[in-house]
Amino acid sequence: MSTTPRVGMLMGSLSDKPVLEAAARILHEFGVPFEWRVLSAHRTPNEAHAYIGTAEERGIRVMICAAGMAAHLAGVTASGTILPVLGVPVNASLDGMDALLATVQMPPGIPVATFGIGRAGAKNAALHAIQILALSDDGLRSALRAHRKAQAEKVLASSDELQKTVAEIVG
Ligand code: RP5
Repeated sequence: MSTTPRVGMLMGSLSDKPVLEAAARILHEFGVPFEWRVLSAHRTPNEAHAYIGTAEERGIRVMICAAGMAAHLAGVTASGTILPVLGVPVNASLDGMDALLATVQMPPGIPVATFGIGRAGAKNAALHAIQILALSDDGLRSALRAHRKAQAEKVLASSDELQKTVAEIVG
């Protein structure tokens, strides 16, 4: 894969970085080049629009946007590009429910694929971005299959470990 960033990630504030870091690690693990910026729909609207408007021509194929509170970043991004936009609500207040609803409740015509709140959502957004890129990349498809297999093996190994702890309880 070339080094041209294929996934563009936006966070509304640097305080959102721990959430998007979870996505960044997965993209790196799969060898998917990405770029990320702090750009706010509310605090830096002009810069956000400028970035979003040039993303496709620069080679970006999927956008991941994480924001908290009245989270309009993913929706604003979706309004400025035809690239698929994956939204990750951040828990900055109200347990993240405000951001979840603001991200998911898009008016018809401007879709945002919304993921779970926080790091779990960010991980799934990254995997989903990879699934989108994998539609035209055999190597990524193989890597996704291997990732699923390794994940299943880890769960089954943890079940084996669990069996060993029975003695701790029943003696
Ligand atoms: C949102 O407001 C950001 O995405 C962040 O989640 C939240 C709080 O921002 P800070 O006050 O931490 O900069 O725009």
